[in-house]
Amino acid sequence: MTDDALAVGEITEGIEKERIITAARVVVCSPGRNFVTLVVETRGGVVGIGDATLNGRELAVATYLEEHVCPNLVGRDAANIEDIWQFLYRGAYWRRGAVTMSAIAAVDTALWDIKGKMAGMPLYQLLGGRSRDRVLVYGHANGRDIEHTVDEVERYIGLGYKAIRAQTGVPGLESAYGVSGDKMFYEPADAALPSEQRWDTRAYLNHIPRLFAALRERIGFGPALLHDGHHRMTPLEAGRLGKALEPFDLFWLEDATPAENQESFRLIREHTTTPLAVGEIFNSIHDCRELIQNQLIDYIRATVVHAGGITHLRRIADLAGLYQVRTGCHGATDLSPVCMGAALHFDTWVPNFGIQEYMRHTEATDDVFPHDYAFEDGYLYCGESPGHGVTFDEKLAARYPYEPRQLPIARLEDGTVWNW
Ligand code: EZ4
Ligand code: CO
Repeated sequence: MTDDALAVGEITEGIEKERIITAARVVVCSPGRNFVTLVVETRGGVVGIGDATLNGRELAVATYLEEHVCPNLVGRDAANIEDIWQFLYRGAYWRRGAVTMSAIAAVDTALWDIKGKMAGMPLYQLLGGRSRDRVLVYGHANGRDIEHTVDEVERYIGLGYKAIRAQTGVPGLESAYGVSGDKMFYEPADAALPSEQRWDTRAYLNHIPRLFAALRERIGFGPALLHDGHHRMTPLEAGRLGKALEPFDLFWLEDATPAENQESFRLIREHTTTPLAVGEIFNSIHDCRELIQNQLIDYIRATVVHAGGITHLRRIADLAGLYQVRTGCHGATDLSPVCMGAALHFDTWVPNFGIQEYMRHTEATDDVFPHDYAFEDGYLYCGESPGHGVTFDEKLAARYPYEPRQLPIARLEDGTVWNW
């Protein structure tokens, strides 16, 4: 299709030619870790950037974009974000899935970026304007044992954090989710083929309440504390942990159990008043629907890059708002600064905001993705530049070629594969 031949009929009548998409390309780079970035160009010269990173499956999304999505974008009106979203979602016939929805998210994010730049407005203004001054974030503290973890939490408090996720090593286990050597830049995807880790839920369940008892003893009840169960427990085990943690006032217990069966959260809910968060691996509003409508969770963790972009995440948040469920977007380092920038505009607008996860990217990552958001005293502030405020230094990115990396897997003592 030439860039003059418009892909849709009446809907684009009267289109300003400057808005026609002339190119869409995918760049995979590894400035400290792998990122997939979509660059969309218009004839008028406005460029939009989207994040399409899916940890350990980067090339699947890159290929999906290159082979099946980008050729459909050229010639379309970049202003028609909704129509392009529906075209890519309904039009593909095959709906949902992490690969597809990450690709759609990248297109959507890039188009919102373009719309903001064309309007001369920051993205949060296009969404409806500011609902708050700043975005509360939580950082990740972790240590090899309880003493070490408590010290690390204190260090985060010293850095200004008002909310901190605490993860600790478990006696008898060589490694545990969320515990890393490098304390500022945790990245679990550590090998070209998955490394294997042992897991023992009973040892974990008996240990974690001691961590939070020690934490409250040392830091008091001022700072908010969070914990990520990373899908390791059954619903009954999660109910038991939630109950044991009640005296320590958790902000949330995250990913207590896998959520393919949304109904399984009912059992957890019936046993504890510890707030529950889930959804960092969700990619569709249908993944969240029963959890939200039955009020089985308190925070929904779906994020821009894995849940179909701003366009779809906004629908999830609006559904959640009806049931007093608040947002808590995933924000680990495998989500690029592009996703973080877009998420911060979303967080600045969304009425039912809860908290935003924030793990600092390495300096090399920040150099490749210059951005105008900034951290200060426990909060992130989105910038005022038009669009989402994150740019992409493609020349610098070329110096960091893709490196195959996958997430670990977990096995029980007898060798059974468990949820990592
Ligand atoms: O393990 O993003 O809450 N954060 C998390 C992350 C996830 C990684 C997986 O790619 O659970 O650390
Ligand atoms: Co998590």
